[in-house]
Amino acid sequence: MRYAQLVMGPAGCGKSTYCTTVAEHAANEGQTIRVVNLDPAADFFKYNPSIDIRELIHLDDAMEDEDLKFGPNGGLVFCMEFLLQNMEWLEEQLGEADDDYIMFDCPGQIELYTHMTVMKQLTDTLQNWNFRVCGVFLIDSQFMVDSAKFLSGAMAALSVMVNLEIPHINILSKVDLLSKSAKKQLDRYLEPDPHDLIGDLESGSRWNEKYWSLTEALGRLIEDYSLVKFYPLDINDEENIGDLLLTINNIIQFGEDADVKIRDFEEPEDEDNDEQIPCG
Ligand SMILES: Nc1nc2c(ncn2[C@@H]2O[C@H](COP(=O)(O)OP(=O)(O)OP(=O)(O)O)[C@@H](O)[C@H]2O)c(=O)[nH]1
Ligand SMILES: [Mg+2]
Repeated sequence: MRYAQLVMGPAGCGKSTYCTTVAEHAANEGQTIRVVNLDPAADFFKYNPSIDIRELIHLDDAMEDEDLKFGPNGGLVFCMEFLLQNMEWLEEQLGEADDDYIMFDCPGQIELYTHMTVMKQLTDTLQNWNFRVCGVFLIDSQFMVDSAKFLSGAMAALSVMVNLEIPHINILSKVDLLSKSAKKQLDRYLEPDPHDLIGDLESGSRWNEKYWSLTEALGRLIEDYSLVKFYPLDINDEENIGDLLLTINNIIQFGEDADVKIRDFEEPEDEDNDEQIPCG
């Protein structure tokens, strides 16, 4: 069995930083997690990628091509579809190691996850290659400490969960940047009660008044699924990172198939072994 995290989320939510942080934490614990860059437009990340999609195709290839002439968004979709048509490249790069653990750092274009089939096809292929995949969906906590934004973030998370049909975890990233008062609010958003949050909107704008029943219906939808839950991530808190990794490892049952390792060790040779030790 092989293990994977598919790290997804909107642009700039902290996907690459999450991959760097978790891979470093794992390395300090003696566990190897390789990071694969699947973002053809990436120009900076701190980890050292084990595999890099830009060696197969770069966003510039799609944008600068005389015939294709894509803009940045269409170009990105083209690159991901190109990857799907060339999955043997990824398969070869991944090798065949059993028990390996990979984090896929995905691009930040939200439609790739919410309603296009690209990520679903990628997930299905990884599963065919014997990977147990956990979807990891990040949302910037800066945007969440506001009920209306929260509902839209929760809808995005839910749509990814429903679209990909794999075990899934939602993360509120950049918790270290929250103010003290925002941190106090955070608990309300981790296991949200949509009714409570919608209550905040009551005194809101004309927009809220006009679309009140729509917002309420969305709240009910989230409640009906009762699947939208968020884990906070403070990248400066090793315990927090460790707990999160443990939760994900439990979801993909990482380590459960490992053979019990029995260490063979020889009795140290004792030169005085032959000597009788007088008793009494
Ligand atoms: N303080 C703080 N900054 C963060 C955190 N995560 C990300 N950042 C910053 O947010 C910016 C974007 O982070 P990335 O990790 O590149 O985000 P991304 O989701 O990979 O972005 P794209 O690949 O462009 O979609 C960078 O300036 C990071 O340094 C965090 O947990 N805490
Ligand atoms: Mg990134």
